[in-house]
Amino acid sequence: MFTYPCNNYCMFPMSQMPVDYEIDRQTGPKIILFEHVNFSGRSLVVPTDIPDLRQYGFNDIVSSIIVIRGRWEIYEHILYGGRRYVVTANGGPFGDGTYPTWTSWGGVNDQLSSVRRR
Ligand SMILES: [Ca+2]
Repeated sequence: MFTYPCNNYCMFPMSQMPVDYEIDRQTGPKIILFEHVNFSGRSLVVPTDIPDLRQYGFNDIVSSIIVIRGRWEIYEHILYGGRRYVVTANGGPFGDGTYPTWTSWGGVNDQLSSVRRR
């Protein structure tokens, strides 16, 4: 069973936090951004497009990602600008949507500013 770290606080209500990885994969697109590598630090559960991560206090801090469902584009700058990376629920080094460091999506540490489902 995969459990989600949410060490310090979650930006979304706990009721929206996925509790069961497999069940949640059936319920809709979702991506989780983490402040630190290996899914630690603050986390932000993202069910929809966010053109500016500053509004959630998550600009330029993301160091690891879990893609629960779908294909997502993540961007260096706000409003889907700058370098673009693609992460998917069956991508990453383990083929399961987990991206434990920025190198696993080919990016740079602490340089994500917008995300959208595509
Ligand atoms: Ca970070």
